[in-house]
Amino acid sequence: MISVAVVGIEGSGKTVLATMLAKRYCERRAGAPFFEAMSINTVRLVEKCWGTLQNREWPPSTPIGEMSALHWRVHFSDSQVCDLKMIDAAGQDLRQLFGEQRINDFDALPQHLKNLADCICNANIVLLLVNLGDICGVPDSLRRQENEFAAKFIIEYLQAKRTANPPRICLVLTQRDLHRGIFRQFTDERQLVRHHLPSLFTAHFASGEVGVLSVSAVANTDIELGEGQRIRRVPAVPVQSQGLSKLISWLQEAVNRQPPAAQVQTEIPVQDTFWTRMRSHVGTYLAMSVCIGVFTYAKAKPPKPAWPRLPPVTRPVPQFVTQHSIGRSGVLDDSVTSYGTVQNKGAAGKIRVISQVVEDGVVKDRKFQDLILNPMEVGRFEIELPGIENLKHKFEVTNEAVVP
Ligand SMILES: Nc1nc2c(ncn2[C@@H]2O[C@H](COP(=O)(O)OP(=O)(O)OP(=O)(O)O)[C@@H](O)[C@H]2O)c(=O)[nH]1
Ligand SMILES: [Mg+2]
Repeated sequence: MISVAVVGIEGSGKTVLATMLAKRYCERRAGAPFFEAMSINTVRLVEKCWGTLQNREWPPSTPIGEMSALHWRVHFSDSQVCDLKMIDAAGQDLRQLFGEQRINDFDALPQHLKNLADCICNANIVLLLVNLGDICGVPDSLRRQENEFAAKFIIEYLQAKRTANPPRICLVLTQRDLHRGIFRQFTDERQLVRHHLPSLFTAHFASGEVGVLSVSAVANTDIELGEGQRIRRVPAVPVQSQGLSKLISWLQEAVNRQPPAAQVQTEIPVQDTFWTRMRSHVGTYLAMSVCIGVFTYAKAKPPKPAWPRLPPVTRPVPQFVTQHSIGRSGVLDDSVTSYGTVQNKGAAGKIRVISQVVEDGVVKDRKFQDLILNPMEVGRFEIELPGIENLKHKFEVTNEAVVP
């Protein structure tokens, strides 16, 4: 069994890419690779995300604490077949582990981060996804450097940890369709990385050991007016990808380089040619799941998932975007307005921003504003507290998640 970890910070495109890979190669065609789904969970996850894209929507951000294991038997050719397990986790968890370097203090990690770290550290192949928008399109230079650092540290950590049997790593630049202008300026991806990710390049790309590719999992998008007349891009139907065949070739070569023991197919309970053919038709999967269910029940041996699926964290997690934007916007007569922005780093939900005036430790006045935010969405708050004798009092702004 070959394990592939798809890593990258939130929004780098892990879920969309995994879905498009599975869909692009879901049919057996002569001379083309074929991804044969090996678990009903794989079918469900892929179909759910595919359905969302077909409806011209993007899949939601993977919630903190959630990790999906997708399992395929990949037929690169008639003679090369291997079992491949791919994990897709929440980018925010990956940022915690590698961007914030919490993996350095493994024992102090919560269990879901320990599980995730184990999966990544044991993976044979690592696809490190970087959205150029997180590098070139971020005006905040610190944030940009943090994003680059997270990518660099993942490579460094894995190479240091696995000196005996290092994983094959490929940097995959995603959402190429949105950055065509930038790509046009360079002869190839390596030159682009040298220019835009200089510290990553110097540390890991000069030797050529780490691969680099670019893809557009969804190559065409339409512009629509969303909520509040905001312009947004949605997938254009039919949904098409670019750059996947190069990624598959790289994957095949990386699999070839694995020790023979890792490439062995694993046994599955139901396996004859009729069912194998059935599995390639998505419409028959539900029937298939019933059969597997009956089979496993009869054997009284429930299949043991290799990687645990953890319950998603359902709370929103508020975080002020910039501390200095919080405070008095000015004092008009005897009122004080606090303003600023807060980001939801957790699951979708309500975040309450509270503004209060404190005198000698006693709260004299208090007002709040509720913001309903999607994961990673940034909301603006503006809270006016009238009747305050300005500047005499201590002025506090806090926030909390509102649990329904
Ligand atoms: N134009 C374009 N946008 C893309 C593409 N892939 C992803 N996106 C955009 O990037 C967003 C994030 O994609 P996801 O696949 O959900 O990213 P992720 O890495 O799984 O993010 P988390 O689950 O938060 O870790 C999508 O909602 C789209 O807006 C692509 O190929 N082209
Ligand atoms: Mg995701």
